[in-house]
This record gives sequence, structure tokens and C-alpha cells, in this order.
Amino acid sequence: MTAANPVTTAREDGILVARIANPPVNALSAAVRAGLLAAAREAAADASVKALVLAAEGRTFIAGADITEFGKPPVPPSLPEVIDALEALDKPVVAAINGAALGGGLEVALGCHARIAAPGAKLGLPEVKLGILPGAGGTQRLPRLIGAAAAARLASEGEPVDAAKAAQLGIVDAVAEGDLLAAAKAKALALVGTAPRRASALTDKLTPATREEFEQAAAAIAKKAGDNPSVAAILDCVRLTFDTPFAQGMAAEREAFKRLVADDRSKAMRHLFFAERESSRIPGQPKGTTARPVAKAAVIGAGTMGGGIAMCFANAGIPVTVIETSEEGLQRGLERVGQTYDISVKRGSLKPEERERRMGRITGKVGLEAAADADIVIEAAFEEMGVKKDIFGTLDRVAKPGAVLATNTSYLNVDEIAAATSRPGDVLGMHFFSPANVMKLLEVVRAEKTSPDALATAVEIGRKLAKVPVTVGVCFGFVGNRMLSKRTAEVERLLLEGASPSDIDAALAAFGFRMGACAMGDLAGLDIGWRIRKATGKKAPVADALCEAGRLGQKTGAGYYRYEKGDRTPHPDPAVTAIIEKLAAERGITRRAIPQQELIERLVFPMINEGARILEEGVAYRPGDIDVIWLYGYNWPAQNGGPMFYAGLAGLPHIVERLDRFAEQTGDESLRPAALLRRLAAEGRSFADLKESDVAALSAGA
Ligand code: 3H9
Repeated sequence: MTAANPVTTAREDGILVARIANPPVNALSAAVRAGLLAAAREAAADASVKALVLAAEGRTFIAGADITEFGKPPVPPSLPEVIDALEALDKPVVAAINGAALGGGLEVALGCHARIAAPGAKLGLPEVKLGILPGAGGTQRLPRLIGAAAAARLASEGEPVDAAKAAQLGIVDAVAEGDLLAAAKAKALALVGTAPRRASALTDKLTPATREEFEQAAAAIAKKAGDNPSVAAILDCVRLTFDTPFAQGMAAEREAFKRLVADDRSKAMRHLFFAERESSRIPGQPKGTTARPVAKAAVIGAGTMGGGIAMCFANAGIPVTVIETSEEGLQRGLERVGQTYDISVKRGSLKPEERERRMGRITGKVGLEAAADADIVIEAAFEEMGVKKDIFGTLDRVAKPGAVLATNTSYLNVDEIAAATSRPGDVLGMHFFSPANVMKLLEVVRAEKTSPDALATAVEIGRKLAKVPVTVGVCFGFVGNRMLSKRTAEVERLLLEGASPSDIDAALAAFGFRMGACAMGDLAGLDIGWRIRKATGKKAPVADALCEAGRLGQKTGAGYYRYEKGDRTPHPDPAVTAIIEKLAAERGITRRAIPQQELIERLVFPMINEGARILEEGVAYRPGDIDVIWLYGYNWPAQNGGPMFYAGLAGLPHIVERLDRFAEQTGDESLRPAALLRRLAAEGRSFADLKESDVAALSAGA
């Protein structure tokens, strides 16, 4: 909602106080920009006004430009124009920063002559995360204010700093412990009669020594960033502060901003920003549904997954009981948790006393009775239906009434697990991704009988655990692993047809994945899939043969690749080539060199196709949910927006044509385009055009 007049002014103690109120985050919409410009003009025109103070209502200062306006025709005044007008005032202009001052929000503050922050304020230039760069002077004013090296780091990493750090860096003049507005006003009055300190005119930080420091920092930043056009543009613009007048630097920044904002990569990243926020909304929840209170948790299973999940609770300050079947298994699990924390302490990312606090929140117990006092129980035991049913049957007896009973299964039918209890309304899936204490995705699996408040509880607890919870329906592998299985099947086929594991991983790296499918398989352990295939009667000739040869991945020193002892670097292994060649020969397959583009399309398009089926079935509520799942669960490259957004970039008609071709080439009819994919392609639409209601109508008709 945009307030009719989002910037109001009042004269207080001879100061014009301009208050911004544009909920929820005071984004710089056209109305806010106009209001700020009017306030600057009002302050200039009124001789009785001694100074101008900018303040904001609500929980943030200004979260930045209004991202929803990007890509639309610009509405004047532009943000740089507004900031110039504020900075040009001959009267002191002071920003009272109460919360987040991000992107354009920080740029507004940088146009002021002084900045006072509340202790909880967060300041930063996160534009890089949207595939753009600060476009209202951030790359020009911040280096002049705090030095080019520090400014380049802030803008290229995109992480905000807290008020104390901002004061240390010189971004803010002071942190106000008490009344923020009073402190900002006092600062403004103190500055009356002094020459305005305009960031655009500062030169003391532009020295040969700081230039050298900047060039060193820039080299390190560029190396780490790789092919990232935003980072490259940020460094170029910051560098200009040494060489060109302010106005020229601003013009260059503007040009770079316009170029980047029109680039598909930025569109993809903006799509993900909004998709992530939308994904936490659960359709069909009755009005007034609230989450149940959770003060205590229990995790069943002290394996890698259970331990990781327990850490999530401990990190979030929630006491958690880890339950095992034997004392020995329990101790092993708790030790592993301790060791994981130790690594963080060693790296300096966790203080030793915080480690102790977190470990103190984790209690180990043998026997399911220990789950009796938990408000939420997450089962992370062996991936076998019989085991799960036993556990849930017992939990039904021992867990307290109203406890949410979740399974971390990655494949199994949650409806069937729920049916092992007399309270299926309390049962759902909470599918964490490995390593659970690191990966941000949480697939919340809504079973047929899951009650609205149990679902709301899982989503809310997911957020408390710093996860991105995405609600999905029941099916084999849910959204993420079901789509992954299509890629895995293609890996098998491509290996037999002539690709090597390195070819496959290089193709996925070229696409933007940090890790290829084969290296990832080796890291996770090839026996996981092997076990599932054995249970379901499925076959994967190459992977099965590797496992049969004892090549289970990194843990055995060999999988798709071979590994030197104590080293995770994958080395191509002629033994693997021999295994594959033999399997291909047995099947009469003539192996060939496969071009990288074909590899990419063979690996990615079947996943998109499966995503389309998932939407047809209503297993995901929105195409964007699938994109968020792939971003946070499988490190999908953000610059192409997730599989369903990427489909639009690749072109749906092209994907349809290729999938038909792959089906003919391989004889696998399941590769034929899904009806939804065909229809959208024929209509010239893409998945991004599909609304939640369209998806709901699809599954209702299915
Ligand atoms: C920029 O500034 C470019 C300039 O350099 C140059 C210009 C020329 N615009 O995250 P939340 C919505 S680029 C529009 O759930 P939180 C959001 O979609 C911008 N809408 O809250 C959500 O809507 P809904 C640089 C925005 O408390 C609602 O606000 N700035 C914007 O967890 C609540 O958001 C950034 O990248 C926006 N800028 O976190 C900062 N921001 O309720 C982006 C939010 O309908 N924002 N919305 O789903 C954030 O990081 C977080 O929102 C913030 C609050 C930390 C502020």
C-alpha cells in the first residue's frame, strides 16, 4: 500500500522534520521521491527553517529504490536528482536512521550532511544481489566519505553493516543510544552556520596511497566474483572517483545502472527476490490460522541429518532433545555436532562461549519417550517406510497432545506415515537439505490431512531457524528431488552416450552451478541413491556399477572421480571410463563426443519439464516456488532465476522442440513435453505469466 502523501513535514525547534511513511519498508516510490524533493525545496524557501532532518516511520529507514518500478518507464523526479537537491541545501541536512538504510536508502543518507543511526540500524548497498549497482551516487559518494577500498567491499559484497560498524567505517557520524530524532535534531542545530559537509565534494580520501589500497582490494574482489557484471561495474565506477569529477562519475554510474537493470540477469535476480517472499505465503489457509507455540523440540536420529537439524534449533535458541536408539549412536552424533561447531570456532565465525551456549541447548536421550515434552518432533531416522511407521506409531502414544510431528523424509509418502498415527492433522514433512545447518531451503510437505495450524507452525519455525520454508504437496521426492531425479537419469544416459563425468560437471559449471552432478554425487555418497533404487527396483547402470565396485564417493576415495587421501579435489579416473565403456558396449551404444550446449540442454530441460508436471499436479503452488527451491536447496545460479524462470529465457518453443527431439533420440517417451509446457509455448507465454490461481485451476482440472 502506498500512502497518499508519504512524506510529511513539520517545523520543530526551528528545524524542518520530513517524515517518510511508505509501508512496509519506506521504499523510494515516485511519491516518496517527489515528497523528499518538495521537503528540500520547502526547507530552502523558508528563512525561518535552520536545518532539515529526514526521519522515517515504521521499522526501517528506507529499504531502497522501489524494486517494483524497475523496468517500467521512469517517473520524475529521479533519485539522483532528489539526492542532489538535498545535498545542495545551504542549511544542514541530517538523516535519522532508525532501521534499514539499504541501497537507495543509504544513498539518500549519503546525500545528507550528517547521519545519526539508532543502535539497531543496518546500512548497506545490496544492489549487487539484484544484479545491479547502486544507481544514485552510492559508488561516488561512499568512496569519498569512507575510502574507495571499504566502499568497494561494501557494494560488491552487498552485506549490510550494523550501526557500530557503520560508525567505525565513518558512514555515520554517531550512534544515538537514546532518542534518535532528538539526537539528529541536536546534530543539525550544532551544524547551523558551518559549511555543509557534502560527500560529493570530499577529496581527503582520494590519495595515491588509498588508490593503491583500492586496487589491491579490487583485484581480490574481482577474482572472487568471477564473471559478475555488477561487481565489475561497481569496481569501474568506484575507480572513477580517483580520476574524474563527481558529475562525470555520476553519469558513468547512471549508464551502468541502466545497462544492468535491463539485463536478463538482473531480471532473474529480482524475480527471485519477490518469489522468495511470495513462497512463504500458504494458499488455502483459513483466515485467523495461527502457529502453535514452540518452546522445545525433539529430533529423532543423531545421524548427519538429525545432528544438523538439532544445530538449527540450538542456533535459534530453542532447546532440543536428540533421540537415538543406542547410547553409542547418540554419543557419536553429539560428538559430530561438537566437531562441526569447533570448525566454526576455529574459523572465527563462532565465539567459544556461544559454542558452549549452543551445545548447552542440545540434550541427548535414548528412547522415543524422551520426545514427550517436545512441541515439535522432527524424525530424521533411516529412510525406510517400515522404520518411519514404527516411529510415528510410537510418537502417537508418547508425544504430547498438539505436538507437531514432522518427518524429514526426502522421498517417502507423508500421507502413509501420517496414517500410522491417530492424529494425522499434526503430521507433515519438514525436508531439510544437507548440510542441514547450512542449506537455507526447507520443503514443508503438506499431507492430505495436515491441519492448517500444524502447517503454519512448520513454516513459522522454519523461518525462526533462518530457513526459507516453501510449502509443497506429497509426491515421490517432492519438488526438489523429483526434478533432480530427471537430471540424474540424464547423467546416466549421457555417460553411456559418450560424456565423461568431467564433461558433465564442466557443462553444469558453464551453466553457473558451483558443483557438477557427478562431483555432488561423490560428495553426498553414491550409496544413498543406490539404496533407494534397490528399494524401488529402479536401475542406474553406471552408478550401480560404481557402487558395486566399492566406489561410493569421496568417503571411499573413489566414485565418479578418484580422490587423493585427505583431499576433496576430483581427478578423472580411467577406471571409470573403462566401466562406462564396458556398459555402453554391452548395450550396443556407440559413444560420441557430445557438444557442451547439448549436454546443458539434456541436463536442464527434462528438469523444467518435470517442473511443469509438478505445476499441473498442484504439488507446487507457483512456478516461483520451484525456483526458490532450486536456488536454496541446490545452489541454482541466481543470475538465471531458477529453472522455471530460466525456461522463459531459453524460450519455451525451443525447449518443446528439443524435448521432442530428445524423446526420439533416446526412445524415452517420458521426455516428451508436458501438456502445460506445450500449451504455454504455443500461446507465446512463459511460466512467469502463470499466477497462483492458474496453477490451482490446472490441478483442479487434472
Ligand atoms: C536500489 O536501491 C537501487 C538504487 O541504488 C538506485 C536507484 C536509482 N522495493 O523482506 P520483507 C517488500 S535497489 C519494493 O519480507 P523484512 C517485499 O517484497 C534496492 N518492495 O521484510 C515485501 O512485500 P510483501 C536495494 C520491497 O522485514 C515487504 O516489502 N534494496 C522492497 O524481512 C516486506 O519485505 C534492497 O535490496 C523494495 N526495495 O526485511 C533491500 N524491499 O509483503 C530489499 C522490500 O508484499 N529489502 N519490499 O511480500 C530487504 O532486504 C528487506 O525487505 C528488508 C526488510 C531488510 C528491508
